[in-house]
Amino acid sequence: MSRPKKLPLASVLEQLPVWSAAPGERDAIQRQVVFGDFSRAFGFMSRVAMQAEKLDHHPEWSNVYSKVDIVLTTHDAGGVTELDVAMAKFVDTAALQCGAVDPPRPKRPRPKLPPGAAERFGKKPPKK
Ligand code: H2B
Repeated sequence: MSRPKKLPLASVLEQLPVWSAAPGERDAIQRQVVFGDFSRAFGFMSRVAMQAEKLDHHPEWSNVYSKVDIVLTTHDAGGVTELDVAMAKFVDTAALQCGAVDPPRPKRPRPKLPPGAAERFGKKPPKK
């Protein structure tokens, strides 16, 4: 496959309104995706991971519970290319399909423990 051509960052960001320039010297784009819980976040990451393998183009990402932070750049080109644009568009679609929330959904109320369960599991009984 021919070496992908580096694109001007400004023109890439015009196509990707949810993305922004990643901090630091290199040309890269970033966004955060927030879900209602970890399992939805992980389902999203699995979907993106399969597409990354298909495109042979992999994100730099981190996940903390329901949040996924993603950076895209093309290492072989030293900047942002059409591969990053294609991957970013896939990420945006997958985020919606997997139930991304924006802004983040309020924390789910903690489930009420049945009477005596707290003691049984050695937890402090809930304040009355
Ligand atoms: N992912 C990204 N983001 N940039 C690359 O240049 C790249 C990649 N190159 N995934 C691929 C893998 C290359 O290293 C392998 C050998 O095909």
